[in-house]
Amino acid sequence: MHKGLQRALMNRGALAPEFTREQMSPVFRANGTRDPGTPAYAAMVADGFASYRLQVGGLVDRPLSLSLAQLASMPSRSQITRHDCVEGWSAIGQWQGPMLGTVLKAAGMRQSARYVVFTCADLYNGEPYYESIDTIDAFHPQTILALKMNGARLTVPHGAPVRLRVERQLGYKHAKYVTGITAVSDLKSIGKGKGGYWEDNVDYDWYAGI
Ligand SMILES: Nc1nc2c(c(=O)[nH]1)N[C@H]1C(S)=C(S)[C@@H](COP(=O)(O)O)O[C@H]1N2
Ligand SMILES: [Mo]
Repeated sequence: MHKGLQRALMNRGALAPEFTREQMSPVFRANGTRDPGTPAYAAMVADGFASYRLQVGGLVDRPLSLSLAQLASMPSRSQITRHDCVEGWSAIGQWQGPMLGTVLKAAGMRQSARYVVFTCADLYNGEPYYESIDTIDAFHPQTILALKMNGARLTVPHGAPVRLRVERQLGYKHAKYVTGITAVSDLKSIGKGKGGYWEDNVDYDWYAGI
């Protein structure tokens, strides 16, 4: 086996570096969609996301529809990590929320699932933003559904009320405005078949490991 490939495969479970409070960036820019701006999303903003539900489905034994309060009551993880965007900027911020693995276990994700797809509330350049990761990243301890950033509820520009943090991957994999999580065995029938907005429309790599 190619040495680099072998190293990449072996390191999939390694943790991304974590930082101290002192190392946090004074400014963390928002990128891509800064407000989904649809009537459905505006209605959720207006009610403080009381009507928000995260739908968890696909290859699961127990489909879930979780309120923000239910997500907030799950055991959570807090981590200070560096976000790296392919457009050439990075920022260090603190993220907190339940581990994605906890949610997938609660839903009884089946063995046949190989990928987890994230549906988002926004359109980007008129196309639905979505992303996907494999089950290795889905159960990585630093893969969380962030409800908080830098100690406060997520703001609209940063993906309120729920955004993915998948710390071993580049910025575009970190889906904001997540409304649905679907366990699937194949990505071909999702979107245009390449597993994400950027993968489908701009030919970015599906695997964006760092
Ligand atoms: N739903 C959604 N998620 C998204 C995007 C987007 O436009 N829509 N942009 C991505 C990109 S390219 C980056 S770098 C990060 C930016 O996250 P931030 O706005 O919190 O900095 O979100 C990612 N997730
Ligand atoms: Mo990005």
